[in-house]
Amino acid sequence: MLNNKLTTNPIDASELSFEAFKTIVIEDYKIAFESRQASLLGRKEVLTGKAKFGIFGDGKELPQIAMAKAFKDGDWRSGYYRDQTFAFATGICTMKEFFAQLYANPDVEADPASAGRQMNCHFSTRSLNEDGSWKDLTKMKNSSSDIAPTGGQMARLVGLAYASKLYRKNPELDYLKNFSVKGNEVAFGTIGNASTSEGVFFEAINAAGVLQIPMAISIWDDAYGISVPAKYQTTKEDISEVLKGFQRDDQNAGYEIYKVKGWDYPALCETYQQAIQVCRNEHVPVMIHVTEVTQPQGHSTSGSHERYKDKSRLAWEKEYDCLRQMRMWMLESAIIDEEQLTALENTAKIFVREAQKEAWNEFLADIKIEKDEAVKMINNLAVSNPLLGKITGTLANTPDAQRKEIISSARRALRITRGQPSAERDLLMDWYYGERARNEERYNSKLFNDGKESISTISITEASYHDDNKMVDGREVLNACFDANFARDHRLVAFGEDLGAIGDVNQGFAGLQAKYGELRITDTGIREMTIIGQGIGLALRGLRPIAEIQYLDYLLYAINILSDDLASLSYRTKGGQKAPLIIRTRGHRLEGVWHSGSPISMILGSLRGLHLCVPRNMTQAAGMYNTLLRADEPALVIECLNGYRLKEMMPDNVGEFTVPLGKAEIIRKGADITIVSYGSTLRVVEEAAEELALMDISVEIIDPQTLLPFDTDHQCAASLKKTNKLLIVDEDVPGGGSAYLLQQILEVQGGYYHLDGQPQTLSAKAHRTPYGTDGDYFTKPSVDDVIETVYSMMHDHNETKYPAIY
Ligand SMILES: Cc1ncc(C[n+]2csc(CCOP(=O)(O)OP(=O)(O)O)c2C)c(N)n1
Ligand SMILES: [Mg+2]
Repeated sequence: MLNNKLTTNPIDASELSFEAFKTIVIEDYKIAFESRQASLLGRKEVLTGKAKFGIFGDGKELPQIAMAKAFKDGDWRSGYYRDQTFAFATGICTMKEFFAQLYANPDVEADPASAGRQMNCHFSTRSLNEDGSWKDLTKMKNSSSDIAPTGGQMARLVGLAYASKLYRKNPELDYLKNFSVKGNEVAFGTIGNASTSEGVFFEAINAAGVLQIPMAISIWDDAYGISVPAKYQTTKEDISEVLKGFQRDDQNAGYEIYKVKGWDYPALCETYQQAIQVCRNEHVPVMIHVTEVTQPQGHSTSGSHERYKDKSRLAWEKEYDCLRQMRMWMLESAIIDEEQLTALENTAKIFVREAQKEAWNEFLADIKIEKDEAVKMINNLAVSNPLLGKITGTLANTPDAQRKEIISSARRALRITRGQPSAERDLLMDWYYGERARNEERYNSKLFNDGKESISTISITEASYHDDNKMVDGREVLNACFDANFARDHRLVAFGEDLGAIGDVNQGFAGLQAKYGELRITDTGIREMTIIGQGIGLALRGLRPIAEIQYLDYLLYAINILSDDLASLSYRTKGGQKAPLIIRTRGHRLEGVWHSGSPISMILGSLRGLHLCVPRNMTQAAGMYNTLLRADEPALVIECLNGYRLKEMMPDNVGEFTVPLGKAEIIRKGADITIVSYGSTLRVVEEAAEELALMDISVEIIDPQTLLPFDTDHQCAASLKKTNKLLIVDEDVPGGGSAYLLQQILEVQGGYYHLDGQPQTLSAKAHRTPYGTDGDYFTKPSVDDVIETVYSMMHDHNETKYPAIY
């Protein structure tokens, strides 16, 4: 019974008999009522300590039923934590899965949305098979994976809708049958009224209006954002009033904007039917502002709304509770009588209670086995060490013990019995190692998809040259690389500021829009968050976007979306979704405060889950793109801002050769000191090495090429075995990217043991780089700085051979 999904059906008044109409309406009420029971029971589960936190969709049931009616196979949702009724009504989530997530069940079968990784009501469907390959997304109802930062769902919503436009307009994509049927899919967004105050909301609304894409945004307006009322949130306290200028008219494209009350079931059904028809058929974005919505249990389990809603508001919310209103309407319209309703409600209560119990029992069942095993094994050990009896006594008497208590007990037992070898101890240790591996899989796996198209599966093809290859500007190498890839793979699209008509500010895409068309290579507005979101949404729907951030300094305007959404996607769905988005940008030294940034520590700190490529020139960059575009994992590529006009040799196989990720390259061999550097500073270091050679210092230079992953063959440590000295040079702040490199080389690679002196770092200053030649010289590591730092390290080592300069 519990796996039997009751989903909603469309109402088409022209075709339905009254009986059929009644059946649909009654089933809708049942879904809504069950959903309410789930909210009530879910809250109890938190308050009695069985779950840690709860946030629910009570008060939003009817608009979501109406939205679900318009939602078809192949469609997409990008929403937030209030959408449980929609999830039930579409079958995106079952009642039992809802409770499994509330309990944080790490089994992907129990909680397919997140394998217990996300808080409750964070919905997601599984787009991928076990091996990371795509399912047929046109045959299922799709939900992109929710994130907690409110408003963040807006960025990817733009991309989900934009994909339909590309699938409809570009016939070259017709072969991608698993992703679209002629671009008929609507991307449904949901957002709370208060979260429309976020910048990303306005950015996304404007972008979708410009792009004219099938995006249907619903705003659940309960007049509050936690405790803060609308007067602090929204101009005129009315978001659709404020956005009226987006309404399309005879002259101009724009939106269709609808406003409807959240407790009026017939009006809601009609509004959604109309709105989504326009959206789907005409590819016009629509906005449905659902007002007079209530929140019967308050915001979340963290507090009660009696603290901030006055008596009259609370009384109004009771009266206009959408379930109460629908119930009254059904009785008045003779759709059902009181007795039948009560019976239906009682059955629904039992259904929800049963689902909750099953979910709880299943959650505990696995843990219980582990607990019994641990108790038994520690008890066996306790024969020789009575201290352990206390541990198992406590564990055995904790009925709802979780893995933390079980594993912690085993670890304590192993600590207490250290130095007391026994067969029983060996057994416990083996068991603990086994559990550790299983728990790693449960709680720490899938930062990347690790599927059959992962980066590690891409074979390495060297760049090839013949005798008279041309020397060209670096940007021409990139241009030829993109050209070859766009010809090879019709799924590729590239977009960004100034990328289309002029082919980006440094001409990497010059001429390619003319060749491949505006659908594939296109300009965007200045809107970094939704440029990334546009890429995420396209990638979730089977396309291969390259999203361009014009300068690395402006990555800050998109770091929230990159970090919260893209970087966490594989992990938070436990490999259920992938977005192989390549972000292309350019950075490191050039000119001035905002065109010479190298905020590598910001990236390393926030984008685990992406690959980070820092090519030293455009040939290496091209090889990295060739690799990335053949695999299915997201990456950020930072080209050297000052390298586009430097001469490089055009490879014969510019669209084919691949640079493997995580493979460091020794770009100068030496014996006295190892310098590890990346990106633009490598040229500085190479120049310094020339002068150092004249001072009888032999420098080995290593370019890791990618920082995530970093030097997987441990070439840095191998070099230190020879030189025993380490200098790290980069352009980030002191203790930024260089601290990460030290951690990797000294700790991960064990390089510490090969050093005969203190390792050093040479970075930029803590402030931004001032404008002008001298601003650069006195801020970024210069050739002089590198020479003198290396020299002083050699002086520390041998004062006689290397007398002090100063
Ligand atoms: C970016 C961000 N800021 C703050 C929060 C904390 N927070 C969670 S829910 C919420 C209120 C959201 O209100 P609204 O958008 O109206 O949605 P509602 O909960 O009322 O449905 C806030 C401030 C958050 N999750 N994300
Ligand atoms: Mg609200």
